[in-house]
This record gives sequence, C-alpha cells and structure tokens, in this order.
Amino acid sequence: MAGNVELIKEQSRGLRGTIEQSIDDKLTGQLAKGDQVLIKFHGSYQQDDRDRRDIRERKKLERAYSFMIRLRIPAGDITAKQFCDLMATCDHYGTGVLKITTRQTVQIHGILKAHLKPTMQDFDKTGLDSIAGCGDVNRNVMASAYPHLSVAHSEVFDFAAKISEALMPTSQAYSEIWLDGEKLSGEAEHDPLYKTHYLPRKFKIGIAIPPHNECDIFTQDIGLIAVIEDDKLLGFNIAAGGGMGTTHGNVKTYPRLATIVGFVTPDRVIDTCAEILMIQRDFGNRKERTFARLKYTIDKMGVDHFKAELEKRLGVKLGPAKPFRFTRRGDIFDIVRDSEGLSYYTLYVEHGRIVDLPHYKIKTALLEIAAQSYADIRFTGNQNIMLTHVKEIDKPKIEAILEKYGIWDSRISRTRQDALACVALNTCPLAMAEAQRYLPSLLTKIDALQAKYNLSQQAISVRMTGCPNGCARPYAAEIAFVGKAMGRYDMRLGGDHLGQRLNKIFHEGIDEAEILKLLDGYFSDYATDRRQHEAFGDYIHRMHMMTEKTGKIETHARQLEDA
Ligand code: SRM
Ligand code: SF4
Repeated sequence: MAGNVELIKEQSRGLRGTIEQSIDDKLTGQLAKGDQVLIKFHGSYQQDDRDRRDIRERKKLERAYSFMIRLRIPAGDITAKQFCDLMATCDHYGTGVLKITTRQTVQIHGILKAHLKPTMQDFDKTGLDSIAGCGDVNRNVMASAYPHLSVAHSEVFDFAAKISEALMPTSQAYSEIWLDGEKLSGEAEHDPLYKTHYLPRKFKIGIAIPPHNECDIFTQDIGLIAVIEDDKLLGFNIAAGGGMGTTHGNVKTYPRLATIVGFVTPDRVIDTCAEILMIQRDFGNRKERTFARLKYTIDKMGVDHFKAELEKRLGVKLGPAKPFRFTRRGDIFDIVRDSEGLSYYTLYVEHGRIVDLPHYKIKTALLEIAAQSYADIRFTGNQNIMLTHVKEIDKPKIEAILEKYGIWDSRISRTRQDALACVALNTCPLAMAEAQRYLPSLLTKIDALQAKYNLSQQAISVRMTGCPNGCARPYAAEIAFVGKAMGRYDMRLGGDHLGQRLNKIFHEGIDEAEILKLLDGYFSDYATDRRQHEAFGDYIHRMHMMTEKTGKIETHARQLEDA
C-alpha cells in the first residue's frame, strides 16, 4: 500500500490527479481510487454510511458514499460570522451536526460528491479553507486555548497561524479544482518543502502555554512549549516524535510521547518546524506506512543523531531546554478574563458534536450568540467550544441565552467534561467498535461508580476510540477504552492526568459488564488507599508497577485479576 500511495502522490501533478474527472462521473458516488488518496490533501475523505452497508448490499446497491470535509483552522479560532456560515453550510450540504475534532478544528460529514465543490466554495466565501486538513502533510496546528491572558500569550497564539501558513503545500490545485481558480500549465508547482512526494505520513504540531496542556503536547510530532517570563515570550522548548497510532497484535507499533530536544528563540521556531518536517520527509519510512511516522524515524535514527541532523540543517545548536510545569490538561469551564478585560466562556460539547440534545440545546444557543455577534468562537483540543472576546456589556445577554438553553448544567460531571471520544461508527471506515455514540452512556455508569465511592469531585481522564489508531489520544489518558470488536474494548490504565505518562493495557477485549466490575474494584481501592491529592492514574501507576520494556504489568500490590 505504501508503494501505491507514494506513486499516487508522485504522479499527482501537485495533488490534482483526476479529481475533476472523478467528480464529473455521475455513474457513481465515489471517486477513482487514486483520487480517494489525493482528496485527503484537500481536507476531505470518502466515506460510506456503515449502518446502511448490509441493507444496501442485500439490495445490490452501491454503498451510501459521502464525504467528510475537515477545515484548516489554526488554534481553532473563527469569527461569529464564520461560525454562522459554517453551520449554514453544514445544515445545507452535511448532516447538520458540526463536529469539533480533537485537533481544534471542525469537520462536516455526509456531503455528497456533487456537493463537494459548492461546500468548498462556501468555505472560501467566509474566508476559510480545508487545505491540508488531511493527507501526508502538516495538519491543523493546535495551540493552547487560553492565549489572550497576556500580550505574550497572543504572540504565541499567532504562531499557530504562521506555522500553518509556512508549512502549507504550494500547489494551487485546491483553488483550481474547487474555486474555479486559474488553471496553471497542468504541471506541478515547485514545492521546496514537500517536493513531489510530500511526507511519508501525516504530521502534527501543537503549541502549549504552561501550565495548560490542553493540546496534549507530548502526543504531537512537534510539541512547542512556550517559555514566558515576566510577560515576555523567550522562546519554545521543542519536543519531537510524539504519536498515538498502534495496530492490535503488531508489537512493533507503539504510542510514543515526544522527546524534548532543546530550546529555540521565537525568531527560529518556524525554521525549526520546517527543518524537522524536512528531516521526516527525507528519512521517514516510505516502504511501510505503518512505520512511517516521525516517532519511528526518530527511534530508528536515535534521538542524538536526530538532534545533530536538525542542528546541522539549522546551522546552530539548540539551546538547553528551559524548566516548565503543567498543572492542567482539561478545559476550564469558568469565565476567564484577558489582559484587556474581555471575557472567555468555555462550554461543554458532548464529544464535539454541535447538536441540540433534549436538555442541552448547544447548537441553538451558539447560533443565537453568534448571530448577534456577542462573541467569537474558538474550538478547543478537548472537543469543546469557547466564546471569545466577550465585552462586559454582552455578558448578561450571553448568560441569559446559556441559561435558557440549559447550557450551564451543573449535572455534567468533571470526568464527563474531560472525556474524549473519537468519531468511530457510523462514518469511520477503520472503526472496530463504537466510541462517540457509546461513551456518553458508559460515562453515566462510571459517574455512578465514582459517586458510590465519594469520588465525584475527582476529574479522571477517560478516553475512548473505536480502534487503536488513537484519534482521541487514548494512550495518554488515565482510563482508556480502545475498541477491539463490537462492544469489546482493551482497558488501559495508569496514564497521568496531565498527559506526561502513557497508560498500559490492563484488560483485553472486555465488555461493559466486565469494565464496570473492574472499575468498581479499582475505585474502591483508590478511595481507601490513595495518598492526599493523588490522581487516579498516579494511584494505579504506583500500586500496580509496570515494566517499561515488555509492557506487561507486574502487580505488586495485589493480583489485578482478583479485582
Ligand atoms: Fe484520526 C485516521 C478521525 C485525530 C490518529 N482519523 C482517521 C480517519 C480519517 C479514518 C480514516 O483514515 O479513514 C478518521 C475519520 C473518522 C470520521 O468519520 O470522521 C479520523 N482523527 C479523527 C478525528 C476527527 C477524531 C475526533 O473525533 O475528533 C480527529 C481529527 C483531527 C483533526 O482535526 O485533524 C482525529 N487522529 C487524531 C489524533 C489526535 C491528534 O492528532 O491529536 C490521532 C493520534 C495522534 C497521532 O496522529 O499519532 C489520530 N487517525 C489517526 C490514525 C493513526 C495514525 C498513525 O500514526 O498510525 C489514523 C489512521 C491512519 O492514518 O492510517 C487516523
Ligand atoms: Fe476511526 Fe479509529 Fe480514529 Fe476512532 S480511532 S476515528 S475508530 S480511526
């Protein structure tokens, strides 16, 4: 497969392929095979409704094909007007459910092939695009959601957009195909960063501003940790080689937390990102896509060799990493004020799905707020939404709307507020089990268990994915459920609350009844044996020592199976 994809990219004439012909083909709802690969670089995936596969097969019908489009929104920031426009496009061409992703952007599902072009044109009209939303390029750049607390914070925030721009492919294919832009000669433009073969695999960058780690900095290919002293941005610690994806049963695949390799000043940070990207372009595995991410490249090269190569290309030595401390990863659901006196409200969105629930009408509330321009919008890396730049005069109006639609609902537990679930079924072709459609009901049962042991005030990070690819960054959670088959999950425990230690598999392929029985035991022990302020993941890690090399669990405190 890697060979195929490499060839498709190489021969694509700057990502053009035959996408236009595929779109014009009225006989099928899908694209030609090669174009299915190339359209990802334009931010879109061909999918089909997996809930309807059987029935359509019985009726000898083609699968119910449609497309998902993922936007490029560095740091998740858009205006009120853009939000209203996006929602209108989503209602018109998509399923009506705008989905906030774990990378601080949004995607629209269910777009028919014939509607791809008008949808992209809608994005363009409102000043947005989906270039490099997916594909073997740099993806949406994430940044801490609380940047405007000081001047230095907004400076950091701006780097997300600058890095995203600097690392975009130069090809004008997007404009030609979707926006009726001027057709060039048909040959690919010169692209010094990506050349003709792009990267061996996807590439991800996030920026954290300690003490917040909402974008899970150590799970990124490049994690930039801002160093701010006396309100002045000194630069960034550079962490490289994070990644989550694994394959069940393939022990050569693994999640990895990024390694801190040094420090750079702000004027060098974009070059540093570009050079790391080009090292990955030149050294990454192009034979096996499974092992093509930067984490494998770095482990193969060795961290010292990787760092030496980076310094050679930059022409300077990296500085020694500066001290930093994270104290929080989940979103803060309070009202935060910035240095100019503007307020920010973070609102819970169940697994990022902006849709009205019976007692929680988030879509209606957001539309009402945005239509009156009471606030701009920021998506967070925890699939939630922030109302930004709120003036004092508009606060009572916003709060009345939040009250009216049940948004300030104190019944949402702290664990639920922090939980992440990936899309999984019905659209993800790789899903082996449910995630976002199932986790809400499982969380209700986990909430009840926490209440049973008087642990309701404890936020425990719970993440669920429908397969081991790790789209909700499950390996960095305190409790993770990784889908193995319908209704069955690997349960992983012992990650820390701040995203600085990976968890380990404790139980393989278990169902809900087993999950709840086991958690009952763990919570009971935790409630009695924990140290003061000890988080659940830290407790599990301390009590059930794990050997790093084999990944096997050595239980010193007691036999886990007895739990
Ligand atoms: Fe992901 C593939 C959804 C964040 C690791 N991911 C997919 C696809 C496109 C399935 C496919 O290849 O056809 C999923 C589409 C489902 C759908 O119907 O929408 C999908 N990934 C998502 C999103 C929407 C999950 C969500 O509920 O928010 C996230 C979109 C982020 C974005 O805006 O760009 C999403 N994916 C992630 C993350 C988390 C992150 O980036 O912080 C990861 C783990 C970090 C990492 O990359 O290591 C992640 N997705 C993967 C992988 C495994 C990559 C690997 O290195 O092995 C795949 C499979 C692949 O690439 O072959 C994948
Ligand atoms: Fe699909 Fe797996 Fe990603 Fe979930 S983790 S969205 S099931 S690829």
